[in-house]
Amino acid sequence: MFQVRINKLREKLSEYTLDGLIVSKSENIYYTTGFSGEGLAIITGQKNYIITDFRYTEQAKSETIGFEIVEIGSGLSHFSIAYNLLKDLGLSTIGFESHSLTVKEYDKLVSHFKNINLVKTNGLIEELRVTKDANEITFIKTAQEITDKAFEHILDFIKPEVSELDLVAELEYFMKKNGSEKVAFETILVSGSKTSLPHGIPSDRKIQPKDFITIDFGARFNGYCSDMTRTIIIGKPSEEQLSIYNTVLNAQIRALKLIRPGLKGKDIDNVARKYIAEQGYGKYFGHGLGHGVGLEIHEEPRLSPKGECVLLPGMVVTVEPGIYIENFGGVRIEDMVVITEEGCENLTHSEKRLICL
Ligand SMILES: [Mn+2]
Repeated sequence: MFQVRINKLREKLSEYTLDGLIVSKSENIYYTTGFSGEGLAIITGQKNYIITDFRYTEQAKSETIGFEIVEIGSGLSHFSIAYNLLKDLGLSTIGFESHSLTVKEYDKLVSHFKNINLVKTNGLIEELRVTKDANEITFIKTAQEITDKAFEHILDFIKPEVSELDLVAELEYFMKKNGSEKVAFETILVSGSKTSLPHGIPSDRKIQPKDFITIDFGARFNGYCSDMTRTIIIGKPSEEQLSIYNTVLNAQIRALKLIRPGLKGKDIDNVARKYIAEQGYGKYFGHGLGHGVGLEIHEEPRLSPKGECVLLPGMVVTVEPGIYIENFGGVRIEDMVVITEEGCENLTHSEKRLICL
């Protein structure tokens, strides 16, 4: 698996006339090497290295195959070791990940690379990561299965006078007990008028009758994220609540029906956005329709008005329209799908007709 990825990366390096790449972004190190600790990976046409420190040396040995593990001594810089290794190989043009270094790190890198030409790259490995292989899809499916189970579990706990934070604790505990390494991102669980905040922060607010409750959460399995959102209600919805909910749901269904290879992200966004606008809620849908999911919770491709990326089989994306009305509340419904040859396979199996508790 890693050899396939390294071969693809080497092809990319020669495309860009690079002799090698210094990989510093942790998800990219994990993707190309399997190493999940801290350090740098160096991929060249000849040899591959992992530069790390004592804390991770044993881990690096057990997680990787075909890499030379170089342990840095105390007081030494990863970049100076990288420079010496690359110099010894006689290489002259090396790429680095400009999107993952701080200015301070960049200055340090430049100070060590005296006689090697450094080239900024942006997203080389991300371009490989955008379509998932069969293993990755299995991991994402497993993460989503845990998420679906946790949603069913938490429904029994949602009732008036229980706080948002209590529910988050129960939800995350359940996911861990069921195989999630950690949360895919900070759980969003908001109630009442706070549901108008797309990324609201859970608090000690207690659930009240007639509240919308929005739960946006995910698990992580072998490093891979899941992502889903459901909005439910305590008691019977008002006419307006029901109209908002059904508008979001119908927008999502329209987008899910359209998804297929060959279309652009913006085409999918447009069908949902147009429908919501037609129902009179256009100005209340202020974010993109969806995003890729993988080792990171937000990846390419984007399903947004600016989404130029052409969809391909193996891409995993969310579809998550929403309507948010200040001082009233909001609804978001989010599924995660994998794009197939014919359309898409929905990986999210939780109920999405309005659940009234
Ligand atoms: Mn999402």
